Amino acid sequence: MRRKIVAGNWKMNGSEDLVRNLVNDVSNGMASLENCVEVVIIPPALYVRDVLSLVGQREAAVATGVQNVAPWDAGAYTGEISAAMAADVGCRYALVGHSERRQLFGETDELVAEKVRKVLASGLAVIVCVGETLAEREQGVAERVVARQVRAALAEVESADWPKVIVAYEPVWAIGTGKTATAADAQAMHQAIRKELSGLGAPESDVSVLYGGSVKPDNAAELFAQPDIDGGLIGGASLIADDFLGICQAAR
Ligand code: G2H
Repeated sequence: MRRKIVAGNWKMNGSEDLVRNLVNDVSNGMASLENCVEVVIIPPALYVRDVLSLVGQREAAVATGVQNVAPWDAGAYTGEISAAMAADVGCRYALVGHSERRQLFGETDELVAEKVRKVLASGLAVIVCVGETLAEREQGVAERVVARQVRAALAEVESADWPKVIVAYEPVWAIGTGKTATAADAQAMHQAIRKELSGLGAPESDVSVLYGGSVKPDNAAELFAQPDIDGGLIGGASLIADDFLGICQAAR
């Protein structure tokens, strides 16, 4: 059975107040999920330790992650944080290759692959984001683009590491726009991703594939009911406790 996972990517949003209120509300709502869903909070790096101190470190029901890591281990890289540092303070997940990083910070497939290597070497689970732009979808090359991103990021994963790999399919045109892929379109892409993963040697039961892009409580159930969608990577709606918990419920 593949794991059901719902991860909240706060992006560059938050404050000490939001951390306190939201994390407490999410923690309190966990009992109703009866351990059926892994819940991950991915705040800006500056708030990671605050989240960790509220959820209760390594064995916590709510896991914590970072939104990005450097492709290096340590050294003179001003402003960067390493995967090993995230693991050291108690994170369990790292996001890599989000389309905002690919688009705004010029991250290439090769850089994403290097970051995946660092995350897995540090012992963290990696959530690798892939997704096509609107232009690529309109040109009919969406599946080819996503397959290329999956192969580039994960071609060198060692067999023991597959249980620590999660893929998030986020069509770029659906991110923060209020537009969501139809459940059928998302399912078709997830099936294609699964085929690509299988070609890379990933055991079917090891790798969860999440959907992301304007997931809300009112569209989550239909998306998560698809056979190849194992949960979601949630942006805007992860900043509102009731919405985030509603989405977690839909993944049960
Ligand atoms: C996609 C998603 C979370 P949103 O970026 O990664 O954001 O749910 O706001 O579209």
